Amino acid sequence: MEVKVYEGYNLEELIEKAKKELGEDIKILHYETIEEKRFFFLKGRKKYKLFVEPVEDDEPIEPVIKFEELLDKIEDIIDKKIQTTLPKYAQNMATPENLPPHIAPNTVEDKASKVLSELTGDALELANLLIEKDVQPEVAKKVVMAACGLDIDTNKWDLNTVTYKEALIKGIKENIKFTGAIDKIIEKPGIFAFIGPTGVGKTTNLFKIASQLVINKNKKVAVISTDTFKVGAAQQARTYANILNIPFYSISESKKLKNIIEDLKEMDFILIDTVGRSHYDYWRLGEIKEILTGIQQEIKNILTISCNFKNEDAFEVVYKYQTFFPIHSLFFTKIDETKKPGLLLNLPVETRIPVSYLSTGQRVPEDLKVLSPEVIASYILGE
Ligand SMILES: Nc1nc2c(ncn2[C@@H]2O[C@H](COP(=O)(O)OP(=O)(O)OP(=O)(O)O)[C@@H](O)[C@H]2O)c(=O)[nH]1
Ligand SMILES: [Mg+2]
Repeated sequence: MEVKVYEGYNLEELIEKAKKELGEDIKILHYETIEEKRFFFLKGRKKYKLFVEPVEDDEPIEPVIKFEELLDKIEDIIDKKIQTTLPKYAQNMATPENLPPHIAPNTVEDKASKVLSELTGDALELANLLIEKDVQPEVAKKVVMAACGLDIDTNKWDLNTVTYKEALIKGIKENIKFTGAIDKIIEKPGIFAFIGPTGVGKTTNLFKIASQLVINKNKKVAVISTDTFKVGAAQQARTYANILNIPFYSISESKKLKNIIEDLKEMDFILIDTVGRSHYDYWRLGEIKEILTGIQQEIKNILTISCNFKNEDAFEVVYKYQTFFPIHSLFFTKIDETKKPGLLLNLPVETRIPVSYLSTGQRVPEDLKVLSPEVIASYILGE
C-alpha cells in the first residue's frame, strides 16, 4: 500500500486534507515535527510531517466501540427482547413513538368520546368523571360497564346502581384483585421484599407494616436491608428497627441473605428492604434479583409505586420490574400528593396484578391503609 506524506503547520488541517484526498477511512502511521531553519539564533516555526495510508474497502477496520456505546446496544437488544415477550397491556408502551392514542396529546378527548360512545346517562357521567381523575378511557369503560344495564330507549348502557360510589365499587370488585393485609400467612416465615423505583417510599412503608404486625398483631418480625448503596440508608432503617425492638440486618450478598433467613426460621415475617433502582437500570435491577434469588423459600415481591407517577411511566415501571421479578402485589404510595389518582385503577385493571396497600402520608405507622374496593372508590371520587 502506498504511503502518502503531508507537510504543513497545522496537524488537524493535514489530517482533514488527507481524508479529503484518500477518503474518510485512513490509517495514520505516524507524524513527525520538524523545526524550520531560520537564522542561527532564531527558532523557526514548528512544521508537521504526516504519514498516511489509505484503507481499502475490503481491508478490515478494527472496530473501536466505546464501553457506553456497547451498553446502549445491549440495552437496546434487551428492550427489543422484552418487547416481544411483553404482556398485552405493555406492548404499546415501550417506546414513546408507540404510545397508544389515548396517551398521545390532543387526541385524548376524541379517543375518550369514541371509547365511551356505547354509554349514556349516569354511566357516561361517571366514566367522564373517572377520566378527569386520569383514569384511561378503556379502563373507565371496563369499570363502569360492570355496573350497567342496557337502556332500551337509547340502546346504550346506563348504570343500574343508585349511587356512583356503589357503581364504582361493583366495577372495581369485578376488575381488580385484592390481597388484603399480609398478616395472614400459610407457612412461616412469610418473606416479603419491597422493590421499586427510588424514593417512592419503600423503607418508610415497610416499617409501617412492620409496626402494625408487631404492635397490633403481636407477630415476630425481622427486617433485612439490602440497601448498602445509599448513604445513611441502613442507619435510617436501623433506627426504625430499634424503636420497634426487632432484629435488623444489613447485607449485600445473596449468600448472607440465605444464612440469615436460615437463622430467622422462628420469625412470623421477614421484610426485605431493597435499594431503589430506576427501571431503566437493567444492571442494578439484575443485582437486586441476584441477591434475592438462591433462597429456597418463596420471596413475595411487593412493587411500590407512587400515585403521582404519570400513567405511561408507571406502566413502564411495572413491566420492566415484571421482567425481573414475579410481582405479588402493587403497593401505592403518596396518594396525598395527587388530585388525580387514576393510577389506582389503571395499573391493576390493565396489568391484572393484585393490589395490597395504600400509603396516605409520611407518618409511621398511621398513614397506611389496606386496599379494598371501598378505599379505592373513595379516593377516586375524592371523598
Ligand atoms: N407525602 C408522602 N410522602 C411519603 C409517603 N410515603 C413515603 N413518603 C416519603 O417519601 C420519602 C422517601 O421515602 P423512603 O421510604 O425513603 O423511600 P424509598 O423508596 O425507600 O427510597 P430509596 O431507598 O432511596 O429508593 C420520605 O420522605 C418519606 O417520608 C406518602 O404516602 N406520602
Ligand atoms: Mg429506602
